Amino acid sequence: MKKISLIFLVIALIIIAGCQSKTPQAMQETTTTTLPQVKVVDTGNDKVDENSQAANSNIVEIDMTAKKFEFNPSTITVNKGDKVKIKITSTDVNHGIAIPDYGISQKVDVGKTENIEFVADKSGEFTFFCNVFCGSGHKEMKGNLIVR
Ligand SMILES: [Cu+2]
Repeated sequence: MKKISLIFLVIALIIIAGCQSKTPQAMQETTTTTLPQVKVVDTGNDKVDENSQAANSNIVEIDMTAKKFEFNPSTITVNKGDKVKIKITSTDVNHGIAIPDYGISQKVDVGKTENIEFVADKSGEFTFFCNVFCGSGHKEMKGNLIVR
């Protein structure tokens, strides 16, 4: 009886020792694999947030007049991502302004001021023009929107 109980004790000790040596290894494996993943995700998100906020924060306001047969200013230069606000006033007869590449078409009656707003999300050089017939020079009444 004593021998049997001793053998049980030894077996029990071996099992307990085995369990204790396995659990710390398992814990170490899980902690070392999760920590680097968290660090990589954090640095990536920080960089993306800073860049997108800087690119989208500018608001460009432009006071423009339309008269026979020109826009003043006739060239608008903005940065890609800028929010552009054009306040356009017609000083002599009825005019209009169209920027087809940005889907803009606005009549500007004489003496009136119209507000046009859009986000310059496409880079390039775009022509804008008068889209209300205003006389002999109507076809030449144009300007340039430069988004860089
Ligand atoms: Cu015109």
